[in-house]
Order: sequence, then structure tokens, then C-alpha cells
Amino acid sequence: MTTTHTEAEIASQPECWRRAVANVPADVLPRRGERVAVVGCGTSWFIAMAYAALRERAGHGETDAFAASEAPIDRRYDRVLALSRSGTTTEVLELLAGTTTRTTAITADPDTPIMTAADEVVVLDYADERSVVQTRFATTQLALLRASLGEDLTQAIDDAEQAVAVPLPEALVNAEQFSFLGTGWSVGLAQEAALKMREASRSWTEAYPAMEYRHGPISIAAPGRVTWMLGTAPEGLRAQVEETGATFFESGLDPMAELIRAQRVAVARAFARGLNPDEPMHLTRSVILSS
Ligand code: F1P
Repeated sequence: MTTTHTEAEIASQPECWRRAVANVPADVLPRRGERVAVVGCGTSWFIAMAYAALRERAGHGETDAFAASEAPIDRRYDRVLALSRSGTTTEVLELLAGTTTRTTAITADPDTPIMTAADEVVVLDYADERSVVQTRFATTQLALLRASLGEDLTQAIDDAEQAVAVPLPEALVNAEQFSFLGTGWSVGLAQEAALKMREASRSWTEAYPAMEYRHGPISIAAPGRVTWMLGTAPEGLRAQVEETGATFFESGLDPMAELIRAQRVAVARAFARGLNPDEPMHLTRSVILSS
């Protein structure tokens, strides 16, 4: 049986994370105390959200995450950190061209316009991908950013080894709908898990901060549907969801490793629907808009 690029890239994440934490560049990423705006589109925006929450929590300074198209770059930031696997996304390049703030970019491709559009660039070429759908580049750059905040990722990498190997529960592969939940930095990862499922398998997914879920979205919960927590669920939420007949899923793995499981479910659901996860519907590797 041939393996898709997406599957191979998903499976390589523990190795990529190891490489990232062993190679955190000095003096390029945001410094302690700086006010930082982190920007990206699609997956890269959700990774920006995760990093922003982590950086603030680690006490490194105020950090805001924005979709590149919506970033208020006139505010006084010390640095703009732009995330873009392709290095070609129009909204990211336009934002970099339009700011006088110091800019740093993280990309997978050293032969792209972002190399000159940003003041400094970190290239993670070993994590680049053949699949249109981003998996390992996104998590590898977050592994790098977590390590840059002084986090020890040993447990997260062990969890990732587990996540690439464990059998997937049938209930997840066959479910009608998914609501992904997170708290703090895992809110961005919940958004990313939901996006992955939409991109690769055209599944009906939503994502919320866990405490927001009770404020309306829980109305969607029903038998055959899944509420999937990345990280630790707020007290009482499991019972409340289970009362609706929906399946509540929470594993205790590091949320970045849990995202790997969601990526794998996305691939399994793509196959079940006769879709090729390497070629998501209506999507290209990056969005390049003509002026
Ligand atoms: C961002 C992005 C991807 C998405 C799609 C289109 O790309 O929105 O997240 O899956 O492929 O582009 P990039 O700026 O990180 O290259």
C-alpha cells in the first residue's frame, strides 16, 4: 500500500520536533520583554495564537496573534513575527512590506520572497512538506517556539511518539461532527485540529475556548457527535457533554501531540470518504492573490 505525503509527514513529527528543540537559533526570535505581534494565515494563524498565549504565560512579554489580513500593525509593537510555511502568502508579504517595525519570519522555503521581506528569517527546511495540508511544519515551528521560551519538550515528544502509533477509535473515524476545545495556548491548537479535519476530509468541525462551549455551541452536541478536548477539560464539562449523548474525548497527552491524533483522524476520514488527503478540495499550497 502506498503512503500519502500527508501520512509520512504526520509520522515524522516526533523526529522533526527533536531536531527543532536541538537547534533553537540565538538572537533571532523575540526577546524577553518585547511587545510582539505574531501573524499568519490559516494554520499559521492558529500556531501564532498558540505561541502568543504561551509567551505571555511564560512571562516573556505582551504577545498578540492576528490573521495577517487583520493585524493592526500601527500599534506600537517591538517586533512582528510572521509565520509562513510557503513564504509566498500574499497577506503576510503585504504586511511585512507595510511595517517599519522590526520583523522576523519563520518559513520552510529559503527560495521565496519572505527571505528578503523580513529583517530576519528562520528556515526550517527539514520540516517542509509535499502535502498541501500543513501538519509537521506547523507543529515543528511551534516546538521551536516553545523551546525558545525555555520549555522542556521531552514529555511532549514522548506523547507524540504515542500519538503517531496508537490505533484510532472507530467512534472518531465515523463521527458526524466534531467540536474541538482548548484552554490558553491549546485554543489555537483546537482551531488547527478543526481546520485540519475540514481541509483533509471535508468534515463538519467547530472549535472554541473550552469555557465558551457552554455558552451556546453545546447545543450542537448529540449522539454520534464528538467533543474533543485538547489539554485538560474544565471541571464538570465531561459530564455535561455526556448528558447530551455526545462522546467526550480527552487523553491527557500534550495538546501538540493530541493534535497529531486529530491529523490522523482527518486522514482516516478522508480515506473513508474516497478523498486524497494530499489534495484537499479548493486549496493550494499557499494563497497568492493577484493585484
Ligand atoms: C497558509 C495557508 C495554509 C493552508 C493553505 C493555504 O500558508 O493558509 O495554512 O493550509 O495551504 O495557506 P503559509 O503562509 O503558512 O504558507
